[in-house]
Amino acid sequence: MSAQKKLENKFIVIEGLEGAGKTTAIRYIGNWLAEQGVPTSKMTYTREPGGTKLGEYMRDIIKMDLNDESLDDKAELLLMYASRVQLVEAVIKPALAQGHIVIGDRHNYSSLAYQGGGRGLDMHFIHSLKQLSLGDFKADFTLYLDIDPALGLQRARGRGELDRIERLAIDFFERTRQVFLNLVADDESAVTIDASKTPAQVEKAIFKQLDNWLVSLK
Ligand code: T5A
Repeated sequence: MSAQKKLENKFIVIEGLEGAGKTTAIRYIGNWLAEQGVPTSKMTYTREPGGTKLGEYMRDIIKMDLNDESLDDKAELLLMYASRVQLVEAVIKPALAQGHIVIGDRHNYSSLAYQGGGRGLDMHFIHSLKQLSLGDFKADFTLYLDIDPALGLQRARGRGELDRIERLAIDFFERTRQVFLNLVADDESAVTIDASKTPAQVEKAIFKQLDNWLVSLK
């Protein structure tokens, strides 16, 4: 079977802390897919929170910084899932049904890591919410870009002003990172990439992991 055929209907997700280089890595994934013969017209890119018209409104609320009212942690979690369900039902599933390969900038792991690890919300509750809203739907392959939070935030700062979540204390991101690492360790369809390396080294590592994954596909 050709590489292009093997990659049809697959959902690849890139995860990581702020400044890990997800946006940059997504470009590398696109280049790798093109090398496998996948036409650009068969690649669908998504981002979370957001990625749909309604989801982008939810993203705005999540990012919003009001002086006199803060977003409750549970409300934040529910908004992440509201945005995700909208994206999965309106964009991801229809694209996969048309044989597209979907490349997602964040997905379910982010909620477990940020809201479960960072905010300290009950992991069982988050797993139940995921099951209730998305059932068994999950990524076919997850690339987790691992970075020391201090370095990631330094990179994010270099790109512009930090948002509401990015301004949280470093230990929030340390707890978030730990959950990402635990999730990847327990998931055969997920791998860790050392994102502290140079862009060229990160690209090489991503290509290698994608090559290995492709070989494993039937
Ligand atoms: N969130 C999200 C939750 O809390 N729960 C959830 O369920 C979900 C889905 C999303 C926020 O929402 C949270 C997580 C986030 O706080 P966002 O704006 O989408 O917000 O933020 P990020 O996804 O974190 O996006 P960033 O742009 O901050 O990070 P990236 O995309 O990982 O980083 P990137 O590629 O823009 O790179 C940052 C800078 O570093 C440089 C780049 O050129 C850029 O300047 N860079 C490198 N420099 C040196 N070496 C490398 N290897 C480099 N790679 C990139």
